[in-house]
Amino acid sequence: MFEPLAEAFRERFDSEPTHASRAPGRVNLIGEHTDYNGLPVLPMALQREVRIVLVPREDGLVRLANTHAEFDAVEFEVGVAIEPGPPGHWGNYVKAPAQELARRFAIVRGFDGILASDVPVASGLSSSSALVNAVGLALAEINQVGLDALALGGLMADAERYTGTRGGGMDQAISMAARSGHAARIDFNPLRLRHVPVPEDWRFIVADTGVRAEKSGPAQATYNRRRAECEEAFEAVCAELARTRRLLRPPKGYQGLLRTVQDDEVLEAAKRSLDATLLKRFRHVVTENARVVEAQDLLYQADHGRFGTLMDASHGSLRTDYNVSSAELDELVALAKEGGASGARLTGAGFGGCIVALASTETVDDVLETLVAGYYEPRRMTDRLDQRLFLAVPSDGASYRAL
Ligand code: NG1
Repeated sequence: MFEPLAEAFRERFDSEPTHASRAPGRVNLIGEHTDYNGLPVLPMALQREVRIVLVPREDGLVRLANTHAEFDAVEFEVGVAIEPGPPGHWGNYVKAPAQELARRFAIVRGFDGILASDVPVASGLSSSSALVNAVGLALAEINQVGLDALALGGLMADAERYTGTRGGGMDQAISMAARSGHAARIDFNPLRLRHVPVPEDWRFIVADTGVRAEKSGPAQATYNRRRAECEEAFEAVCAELARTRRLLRPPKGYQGLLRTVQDDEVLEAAKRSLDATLLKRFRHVVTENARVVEAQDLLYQADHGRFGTLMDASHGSLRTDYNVSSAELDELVALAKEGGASGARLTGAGFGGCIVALASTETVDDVLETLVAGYYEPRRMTDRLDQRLFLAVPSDGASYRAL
């Protein structure tokens, strides 16, 4: 599977690549905008991935070319203070893991490489973390850092903040540590991951609106603002619960709060202490957390119908309380349901990008047809449709090997 890339490497560097690194994108089944609040998520890795073939270098130079013509090659030296490129430049996602690994492990070796990716960009499928992870894993292996997959995923979450997004750790963790045939429940502080089998007759459909949600662009500020709103709401609700003596000491984040006080009571305190906007943001976080916990059980029980209902509820909450949906996302969700999906929701940060819909072996064709006829055909978006509309195959996490 690396042969076409190896050919491109030979042409560019006039030598034979010796190693390959790959890291998948992901689709989040449920648990949106919870990770950076320290609450669980339930994603799975995709069959779409970033691939790199390379030759390690003894010096600290990284030279990485991209098979997509729109992206220039990047070249820099591994170090603790790497100068970033302009905001949004893809090279920043290559520099991010190099700087983080240099800061933590004083790594000194780099590589010459070339990469290809079939993860749609800015679509909520974590193309950015797949890139960070593929580079990060390569550098960690070349420099014999010796971390396990999940620990390296945690490190990559810190690394990606170099690019300016105050993200949570879901994407890097699932892309590093996923297992084929499984989704994973991921918890934070400390980072933990539990593989959960996906029933064989469930079909998760990914459908892209075609509207880019550039988190290296305008969506970044909105994303970071949501995170700040959650922090503000948390402080105010804790102060209110302390005032009424329901909390005797400050809890450790949302996780600590929801462990100490029942959801209903927390939401009552929120109504007394938050303005309308913060109340909505807070309510999304609390209800989404409960949905993730239930969804994990439903996956084990293979309860297709109820899992779908939770996906619908998640989308409703993201639309009306968290305000991160869009007309196109809502339209795709409605069409998926019309076509017979058990549930559908936006996936990733929102503001554009993709939805994920749950179908079965019986309903999948009808759902796909309804999406094509209702969304892609009227917009003349049927060209290279497999890039926009595909079945998600729960796949393995990142790997590195000799060629
Ligand atoms: P996407 O939209 O896939 O980049 C982002 C964050 C996640 C998570 C989701 C919302 C990054 C790298 N990813 O995902 O951590 O917060 O939004 O649930 O920041």
